[in-house]
Amino acid sequence: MAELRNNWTKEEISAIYHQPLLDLIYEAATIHRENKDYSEVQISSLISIKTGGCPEDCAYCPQAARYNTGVDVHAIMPKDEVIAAAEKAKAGGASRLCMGAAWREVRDNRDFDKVIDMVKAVNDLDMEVCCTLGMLTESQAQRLADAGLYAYNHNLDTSEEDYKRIITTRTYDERLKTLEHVRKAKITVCSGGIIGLGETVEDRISMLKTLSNLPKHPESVPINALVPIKGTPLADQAKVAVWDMVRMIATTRIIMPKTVVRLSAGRTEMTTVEQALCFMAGANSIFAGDKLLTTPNPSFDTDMAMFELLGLKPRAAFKNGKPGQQESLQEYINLEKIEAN
Ligand code: SAM
Ligand code: DTB
Ligand code: SF4
Repeated sequence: MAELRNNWTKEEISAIYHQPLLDLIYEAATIHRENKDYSEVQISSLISIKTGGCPEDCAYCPQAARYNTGVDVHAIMPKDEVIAAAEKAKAGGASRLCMGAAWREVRDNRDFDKVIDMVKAVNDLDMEVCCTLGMLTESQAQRLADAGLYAYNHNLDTSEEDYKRIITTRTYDERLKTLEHVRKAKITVCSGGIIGLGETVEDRISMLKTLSNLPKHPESVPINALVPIKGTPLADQAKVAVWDMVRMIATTRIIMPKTVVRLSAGRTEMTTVEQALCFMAGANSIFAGDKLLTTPNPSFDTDMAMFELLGLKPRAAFKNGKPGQQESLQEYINLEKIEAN
């Protein structure tokens, strides 16, 4: 059984990443198959509950107010629209709904009260609820947990060394602080990154080191391929090679063997064969539904046809228990001991 480690070195991760591609896929697939549910794929659906007009300068983002990207700016969505979207996503096979807001951070105002109501309502539909709302304080994380939030997405995006090239309006440390607050509130952590930003392979390895050396591995790690957006500084980035996506996914699977690894943004640019390689290399989650936050994504029907072809099954909601009592936390018992010492 692959052991859970939180002391990976850059050298070790680099050696895994750089091995011959087929050896890498084979090693990752072998580890993935130790999990009895290896053919189950967790399906999340995204909904943008507050779109555009964001004060941050994330160089990749269509929702940053300072770039001219043509994204329609919307105030916070009414709860009934969120519920309707959640029901549609559930009918399409999604077990998780992730609500995204183009905020730098959560403020303790009426919009946050509305998000809390949405979390409760989606939780009542028996779906795993996830939010991605920017930075959170400890008490805001606790309020979300009390409302039944299952997961919080907060990506590191790139390495600590590369961060300032991509975002100047916040720091890596602030990002890590929010992850700590989420962990403390016993919400599961969803944190990953983007490839294709113009980062080096060392940056990718460094980001994976940070993620895998957190006191507990994130329960989900999304690996996004940059969706280049006209008007952003990264509009002209070259398309990410599928081999890079496969290497990232396989390396993530090997160093975080129990984590759900999500083949995230970028699937509209990938063939079924290319996606199949990613599943072989250990990806066991996708975003489904015809839109990510603001950009297109394959439809539920297209994805279900792919699942059928590849023999994959959608994973049921709450396989690891209800919010705050995930069985998977038990598996971290050794890491908890390390933490306590
Ligand atoms: N504003 C919040 C934040 O930044 O944490 C939540 C929403 S933000 C859009 C969530 C994540 O979407 C980002 O951290 C980034 O990883 C991803 N993302 C945004 N634009 C993207 C793009 N063009 N291509 C790939 N991923 C993107
Ligand atoms: C994540 O890792 N990827 C998602 C979600 N978490 C929030 C977002 C992808 C956004 C792609 C660009 C867009 O649709 O706006
Ligand atoms: Fe704002 Fe999030 Fe986009 Fe950055 S990634 S500009 S914080 S919405």
